[in-house]
Amino acid sequence: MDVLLGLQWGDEGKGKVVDYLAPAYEMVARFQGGPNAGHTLEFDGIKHVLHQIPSGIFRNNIHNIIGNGVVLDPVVLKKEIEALKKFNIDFRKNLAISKKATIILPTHKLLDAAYEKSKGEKKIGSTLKGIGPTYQDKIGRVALRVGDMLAPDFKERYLDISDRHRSILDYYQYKLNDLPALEGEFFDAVEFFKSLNLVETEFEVNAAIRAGRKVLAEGAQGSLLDIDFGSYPFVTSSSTMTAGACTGLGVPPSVIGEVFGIFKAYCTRVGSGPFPTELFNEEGEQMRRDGNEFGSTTGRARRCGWLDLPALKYSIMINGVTQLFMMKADVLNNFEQIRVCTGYELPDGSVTDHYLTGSSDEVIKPVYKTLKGWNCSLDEVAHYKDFPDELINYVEFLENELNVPINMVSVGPDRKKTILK
Ligand code: 2SA
Ligand code: MG
Repeated sequence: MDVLLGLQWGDEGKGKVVDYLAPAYEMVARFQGGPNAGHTLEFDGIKHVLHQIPSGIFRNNIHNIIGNGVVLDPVVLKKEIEALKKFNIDFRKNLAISKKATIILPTHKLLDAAYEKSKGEKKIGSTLKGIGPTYQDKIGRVALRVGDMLAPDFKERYLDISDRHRSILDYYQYKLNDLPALEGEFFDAVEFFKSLNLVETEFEVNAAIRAGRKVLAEGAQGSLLDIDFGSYPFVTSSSTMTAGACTGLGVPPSVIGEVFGIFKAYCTRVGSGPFPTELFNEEGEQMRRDGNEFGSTTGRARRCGWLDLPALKYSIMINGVTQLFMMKADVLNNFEQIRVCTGYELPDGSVTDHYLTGSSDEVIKPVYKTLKGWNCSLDEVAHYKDFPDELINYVEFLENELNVPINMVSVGPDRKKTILK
């Protein structure tokens, strides 16, 4: 089983790469996260954003899996499936959902909002999809799982949990006006779920691997948002790294083959938390504008900045990345100079290339190397050898620093704008 991961703070372009790699795979599996993800695929001039459905869904010979590590919002999934109607996808056949995946309840979404509000300035900047509160209940051993939808006492169990949630919401003086409507939609979606293929997906994934079929585990968010290794507490609530693919699908570490690390030629972050190379000037504006850096789930403007090598090296280390894919190189087309952070200067004047997750912005002073930009359009480029010298130089500089090959460079959102080395 190969694993595909974002190495930064999400939005690296994972959806595009999965879509590109998909023909070589027979199974694509999501192992963590939920509707907080927004995986954008673009082909035939149309853009599709997937939140919970694995990115292999547009190819009918690929079996898609939503694994046990995922937190699933039935309402969002129902809407996603309905939105894909025109593709005539056979969801019962092409999508299997783990009975062990945790369900996001309507009250989890309200709790997400209440917790964020109570944090004031210190808010995480969550997507408000209920991710944190749902994982909290999972770890607290009080959550409902997809398999529970089939139990005759599902409604009573829901009421038990939502009563407890209501008392917490009451503590935060959070208004419950929206709740009845949310619950109506929720129970409709639960009924709809019963028509889907709900199974113990760990058997399907392991059987596929044993039969020699190629499986791709599709990560969501990014390594710097990992619950353990990200910039805690400004992280998501799941394990976004290679190891998360094992626990989130029920496969042993020994089956991991390639680990594809996806990174952007620069950095973005949506939500709060440290971002050492963030730009607050026109250059940052230019990245946001040219890269259309707005959240695909929430529409929020993304913070932009230069590539951070200590952070990237850290992600490569904790994930065992074997191949790198660099995305959105074209967004840097109009820069005369490109900067790359090679280390951080500490208050005592020394420089380190260790990623400092816990430190605040003031302590971290990035040290930059400046490279010449290519400063031209990449529209007509179809082969790596036709890249401008400065872009080849950028790629080679990064490979030297990172010690992992960059096997693909993306120069535009369409499937065709994918340049192999
Ligand atoms: P949450 O909702 O509890 O997971 O939020 C916690 C932090 O994780 C960040 N996060 C993300 N960052 C980038 N992209 C994500 N997905 C969407 C997208 C985001 C969007 O693909 O564009 O549309 O805004 C994602 N999901 C979670 C989040 O910003 C918090 O910092
Ligand atoms: Mg995204």
